[in-house]
Amino acid sequence: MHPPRRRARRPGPARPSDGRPPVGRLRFLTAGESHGPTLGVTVEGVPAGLPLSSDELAVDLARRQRGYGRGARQSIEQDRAEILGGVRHGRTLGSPILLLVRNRDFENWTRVMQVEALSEAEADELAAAVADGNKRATPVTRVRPGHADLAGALKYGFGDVRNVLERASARETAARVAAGGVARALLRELGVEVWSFTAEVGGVAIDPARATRPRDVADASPLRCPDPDAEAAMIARIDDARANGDTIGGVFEVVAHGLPIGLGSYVHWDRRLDAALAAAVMSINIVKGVEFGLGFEQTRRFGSVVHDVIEGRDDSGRWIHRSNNAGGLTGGVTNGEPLVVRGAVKPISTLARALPSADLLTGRPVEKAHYERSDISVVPAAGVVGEAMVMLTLADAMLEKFGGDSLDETRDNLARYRERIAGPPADAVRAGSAVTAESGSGGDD
Ligand code: EPS
Repeated sequence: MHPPRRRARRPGPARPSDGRPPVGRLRFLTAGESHGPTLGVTVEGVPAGLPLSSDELAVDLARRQRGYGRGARQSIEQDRAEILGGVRHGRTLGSPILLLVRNRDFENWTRVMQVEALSEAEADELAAAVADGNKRATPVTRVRPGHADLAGALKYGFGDVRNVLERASARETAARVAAGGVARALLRELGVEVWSFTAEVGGVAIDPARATRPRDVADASPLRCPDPDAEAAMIARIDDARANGDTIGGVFEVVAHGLPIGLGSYVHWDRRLDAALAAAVMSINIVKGVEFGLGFEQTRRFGSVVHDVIEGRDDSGRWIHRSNNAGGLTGGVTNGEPLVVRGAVKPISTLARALPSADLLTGRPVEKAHYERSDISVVPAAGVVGEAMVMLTLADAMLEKFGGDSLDETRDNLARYRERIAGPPADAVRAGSAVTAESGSGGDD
């Protein structure tokens, strides 16, 4: 007799709680410091056969650098992602993709950010720069309110906050956007498009009725905003902040079209797509809150006006809702409507008119926290980073559901699924209980 056959493990979702890395899905890891030689990111799990080029990745990297309210650093950087692994002759190989985004500003920080141990002569040179009052060379100890400075330095035992702020810097998001470009290329092949816009700055919100700019015009505008009047008022708020040595935040909105129904899951907390997306957007350095669709506004309205009435399935097999207050997700699962997710951006914590603070070493109050130079407002840039985090999460969810070692395989699996859900559910067909327009019956909760 043959021994009982062991059931092969189905390629399945990540199981974060078992401590092992997820298998068969998209993941990425960034490295690098703001003024170090380079940022880097490895993207793993992308199927083979996906067309990918550095020029394509440059588009989102440039979008992230723009925006009214950005500071002087962006005139130094001209971000490009070099592809150093995982791609041959313009197509992915299925192996990890390695991307580098070099920091042009590094040439102004070579000794301060040197990777190798300092020789005696180099240490002397740095000490002389400190004695000359060179701000870059001088250890940072006046921690900034609202930044990772204090907690980071204590946590790692650093006497120089530079060791924290170089990595806690939003510069790291350039690497995420490079990775997001890979996810965009994959999603595009699967029929999914993602973009974002600035919805609010300093309490000035767009009026949806006046948000008439087409997407390409909005994208090219100073704040990447679809409502020209609101944008003018937002710019005035940024100018106020600049004039006062202050900073200002806002809200970005990311929208994804073309998602199939059924990504994510309602069965376990750690497989809900809304939870994964919220974590991804919340992980952006400056983001302090995340909403889907109507978001917190739902709490102020009756259920009868909140829930999206389901019209039914149209002739092409698409399920239609009368509204999209849920923002494209119900029960942690995509419902076929556009995904709408917003990130709340706090004002940047590096203020030209620095707040009072305390010194890391003495523990005593100081009049002014550390200041080098800074942006005034980064809501449009944060929106591009939001797109990247949403795209990476959606690409992961697509690969969880459709798998595939090659793009063709993933595409075929998706096409078969789309075909299947365009008609009645399979078990109703098997049971012969499907289904005329009049025969459906509803159930209570
Ligand atoms: C940042 C401070 C500024 C920003 C930077 C994030 O950099 P610097 O200290 O060099 O002036 O410009 O963001 C970027 C460099 C970027 O590319 O987004 C910070 O402290 O978080």
